[in-house]
Amino acid sequence: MSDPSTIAAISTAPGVAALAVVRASGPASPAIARKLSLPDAPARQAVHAMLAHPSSGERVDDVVAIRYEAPASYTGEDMLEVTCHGGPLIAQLVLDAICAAGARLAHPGEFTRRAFLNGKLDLTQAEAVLDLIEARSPAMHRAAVSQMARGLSAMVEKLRRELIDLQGLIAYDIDFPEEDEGPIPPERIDGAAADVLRQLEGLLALAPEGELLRDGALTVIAGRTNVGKSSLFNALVGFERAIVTAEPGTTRDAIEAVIGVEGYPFRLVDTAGLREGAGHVEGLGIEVARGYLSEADLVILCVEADRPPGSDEMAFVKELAARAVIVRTKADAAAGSPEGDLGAGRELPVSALTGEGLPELREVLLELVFAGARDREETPIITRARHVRCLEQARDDLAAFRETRREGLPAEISGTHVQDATLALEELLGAVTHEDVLDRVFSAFCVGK
Ligand SMILES: Nc1nc2c(ncn2[C@@H]2O[C@H](COP(=O)(O)OP(=O)(O)OP(=O)(O)O)[C@@H](O)[C@H]2O)c(=O)[nH]1
Ligand SMILES: [Mg+2]
Repeated sequence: MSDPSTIAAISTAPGVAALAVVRASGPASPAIARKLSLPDAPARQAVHAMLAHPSSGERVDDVVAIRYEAPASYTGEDMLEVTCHGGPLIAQLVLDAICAAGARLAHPGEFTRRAFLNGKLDLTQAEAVLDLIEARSPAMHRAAVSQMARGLSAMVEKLRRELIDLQGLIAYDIDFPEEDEGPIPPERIDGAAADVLRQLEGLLALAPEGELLRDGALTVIAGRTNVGKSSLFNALVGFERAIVTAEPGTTRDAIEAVIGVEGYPFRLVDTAGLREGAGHVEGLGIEVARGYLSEADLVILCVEADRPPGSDEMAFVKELAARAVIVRTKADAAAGSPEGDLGAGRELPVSALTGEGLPELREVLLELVFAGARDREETPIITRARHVRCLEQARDDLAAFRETRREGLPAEISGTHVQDATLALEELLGAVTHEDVLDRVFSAFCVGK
């Protein structure tokens, strides 16, 4: 649905800064520029001028303004971009002046929504803009930049073309139903379907890692009291974030920090020690720890290197299974290799004091969570549930296609599954999109983007 009105918003973050940017987009933009007393200049040329309020004529700020002409702009419409000084009041006064000159306030994400509706971006690129703005780790940034550069949509479009070719083969086959040996060998159709299916599965395989790129892999440091959890936490974070004492029961509450390991994000949590018969307040801390444990992507179980593990710790590791990383702490204080083992494979001797074993621990964390993404950096990473849903739909439709063919159903019937798979990919790209999908995507944006 196209809205002819001209919208405006402050595009920079609130607060005091050297500069702020206020933008308008829509057909009234050129007229607004004139009403603000900005001199005429060719499109895309910066002009330096005193911006004045359109009705009072009052001087607002010394600004730099750039006019863009449709369709060569971010939104694909005529736009006006004003860079003013970065005080929160100045930016607001510039916005007021632009609105008084004929614009209305933009809704969240409305600039990017217009860019999408005008064909400047596909839906995955629009989502990438949001991901890029929100990226907190270099790995997420890399994924967003690649998606913005059409990494994902180019791949999905290629798969969509392959499905359309497949539909062509099927249609051809339908035209020659009576012949035993139709013009298209059945293996060719089956092979093409299997090929697309394999590629869809390849994309989906990285989806769990993609979702973790957004918030970081929740990594909980657990263990008995006084084993050195907070010390390990601090060593990984890189500064003294958690309190460390020789007293057991020091940490009462869960403490969180996001760390980057080779640019991949981990949400690290230090917890209260797990022990029986703790005092009431500490008991609450342990409840917090238990709550985190059930959510955790990984649990680093700390056991001192200089004593054999207890049955409680062995049982705990068993409960955690593949999510457990075992760290034998205070390795500097142990003579030789750690006492006993927890029977769950690899154990890492680590000293928070000397730093011994920390690089190995970081490597294990990366390996357990982001191995696929790290090995296949050129493969687009799926970072959103919406993408996962569309790809899964396409995968299931293709699987149904192969199943109906195996059952020997006529191509007219089995072929509908390929059409459905194609539609699922088109939905991912935003080629067929319902208003409510757009509302959901763009409402997550800030005003002014
Ligand atoms: N020698 C040595 N001592 C350590 C190491 N890590 C921790 N410690 C000591 O072990 C004691 C407990 O450390 P914390 O990090 O507070 O242990 P915690 O598991 O967080 O303890 P609670 O929060 O009380 O459960 C402190 O006296 C630390 O100095 C280490 O790598 N080497
Ligand atoms: Mg502690």
